Amino acid sequence: GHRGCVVWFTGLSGAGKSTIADLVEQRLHREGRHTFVLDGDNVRHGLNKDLGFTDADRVENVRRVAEVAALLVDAGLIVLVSFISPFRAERALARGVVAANEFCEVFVDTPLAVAEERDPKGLYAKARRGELPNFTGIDSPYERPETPEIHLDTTELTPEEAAEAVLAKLAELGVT
Ligand code: GGZ
Repeated sequence: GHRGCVVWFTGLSGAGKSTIADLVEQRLHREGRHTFVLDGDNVRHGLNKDLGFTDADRVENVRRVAEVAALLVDAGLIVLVSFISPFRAERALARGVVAANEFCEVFVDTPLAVAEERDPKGLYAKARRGELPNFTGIDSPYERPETPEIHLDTTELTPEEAAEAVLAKLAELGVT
């Protein structure tokens, strides 16, 4: 196939969402597909710079991201969305914004202990010290997806293998 879709990566901070999304993007580019990555780096500093990390702000963050993703899918892009998106209800809402065959939820399943051990930006340490309130996994919940299209156990897979699994699913769904 050759159609647009949303590939929605969800998981803890430090789970590996962006690493895997970047690898998927590189591979899709080699196949000549047009993609767009939506993540905290290009959305939270601009479109969503009025939003923080309260439950309500996270829900609004994800709502806007889903709407932008839907516009980009209409333009024919494969949109790689990489946000913690911790709440089941908001992910269901995001799914509802595009057609059923245009949404692929990818659970980047990394245990809290592993993500916290990596802590590349020192954010978990800050959160443990009480300096970063509402941190996902520490004092704000992460609701695990129950029926994602793809469940990646990152303790068993390299980032390359994880990206491969996503690409295989996109082929199966008729996107590529
Ligand atoms: C979680 C936070 C927080 C709090 C700042 N909780 O590892 P990072 O740094 O680069 O990714 C995290 C990012 C999470 O933003 P999202 O937009 O993906 O979250 S959500 O989908 O829940 O709206 C982390 C950083 O922002 N960060 N404060 N309190 N992550």
